Amino acid sequence: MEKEFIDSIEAFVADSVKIPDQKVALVTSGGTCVPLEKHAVRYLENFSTGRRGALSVEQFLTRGYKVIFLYRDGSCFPYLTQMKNNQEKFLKNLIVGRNGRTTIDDHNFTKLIEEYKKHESSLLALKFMTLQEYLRKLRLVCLALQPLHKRAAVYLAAAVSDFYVPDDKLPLHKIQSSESLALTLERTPKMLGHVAQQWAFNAFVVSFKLETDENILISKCRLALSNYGHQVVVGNLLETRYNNVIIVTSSSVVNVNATSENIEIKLISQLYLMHEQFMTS
Ligand code: 9Z3
Repeated sequence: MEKEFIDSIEAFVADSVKIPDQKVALVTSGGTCVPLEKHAVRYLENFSTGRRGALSVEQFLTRGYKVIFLYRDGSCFPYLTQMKNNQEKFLKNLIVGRNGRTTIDDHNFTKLIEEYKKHESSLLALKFMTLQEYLRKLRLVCLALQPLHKRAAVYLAAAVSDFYVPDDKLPLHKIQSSESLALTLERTPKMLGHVAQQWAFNAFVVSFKLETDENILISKCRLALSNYGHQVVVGNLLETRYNNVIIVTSSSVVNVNATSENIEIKLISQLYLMHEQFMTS
């Protein structure tokens, strides 16, 4: 299982290394879950629909990147996200022809399907569910990207739990509801330092900072940069995350505001330029 997983990533990267100037982005997306029991009935979830990650993947693909998409099982998927929001319309527009083949009578859906088909071979999608699974797979993908050097970008949009229950402290069976429950959670080891300084030390690393208090957003982004020494932190507030983000580097803060289009279009075009600069530095 582990070997198959590593083989698939290494083959994807090896193909990319051979193509001159080919860039590869690892996009993480969706929220982790932390089991509270070994035979788990209950979980601690981090909120994330995966929309940011899925739409960002589309933008990286449009700009010629190959993409490894490490996403929470069941969260948004590139190209499907926009269909999912219109599921009824999608089904109503399906037409079964005389030859038994199904087509869709809607220009927007057809375009999305065509886009997906065009980029399918440049996309490697990998799923996670728990925090442990996410961290294990993140490490393996980052290590596999190393041969690409500066041509690799790591874009950490997943919402990762800061707390977890270690395996040896998990009750085996379902916690009984006969009494109240007191939980002791341990702090998740900070993985960003590992990503930036070891696993993907030679890549262009973009992390995300999610806050709900506007007053601390910029300082928290700056703190993450100085703690981990990576290239970019994208800051966003939960309520306004699709309208405004800030792109923070060691020398600048750039505000990005959405127009009528998805904010990911502007965000990824800025990051594209920064990655280009990073590669020539
Ligand atoms: C983000 O900040 C993403 O932009 C969102 C996107 C999760 C808010 P959606 O998936 O939302 O479109 O619904 N991701 C990072 C969240 C996070 O957990 N960041 C950690 C932190 O802020 C650092 S890794 O401390």
